[in-house]
Amino acid sequence: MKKTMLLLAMLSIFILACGGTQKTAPESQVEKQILDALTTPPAPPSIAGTPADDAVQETEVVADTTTTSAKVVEIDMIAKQFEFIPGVIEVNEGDTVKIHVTSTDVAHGLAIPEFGVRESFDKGEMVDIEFVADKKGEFNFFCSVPCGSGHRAMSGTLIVN
Ligand SMILES: [Cu+2]
Repeated sequence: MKKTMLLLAMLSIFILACGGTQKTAPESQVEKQILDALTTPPAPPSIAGTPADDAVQETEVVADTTTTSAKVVEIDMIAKQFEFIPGVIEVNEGDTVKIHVTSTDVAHGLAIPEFGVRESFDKGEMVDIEFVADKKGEFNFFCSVPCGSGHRAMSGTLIVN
């Protein structure tokens, strides 16, 4: 009787053990699927992420170079008997120069023949002059409207580096 009981017990353990191994097989498959799911997704974002970051950095660099090369220089200038303030303007070649000139006494003019500038304006009137400093050198700018005894001496210097 004891032997049969032992055999039954052994059989039941066997069945349980077999059932146990049958259960562990699908579990390991699930574990593999989980492991695959964990290992595969991180790879695509890292591959797609780095070229996108590089592209953004490249466009930023291009944007910086274009802004530095296309510089706009704005100058507020006063014209009065018999001088321009400031009397010397210094810019770099390729700069767009914007001069906002106002007369504080009588009618004056501002001419820079090398850059096709020739404007005249009355007292209190402000004129906006714009040109591209497309050649290097020192250029004389002067009053183009007879304004008194010192008119001929009313001039300044534009330096393009
Ligand atoms: Cu003048």
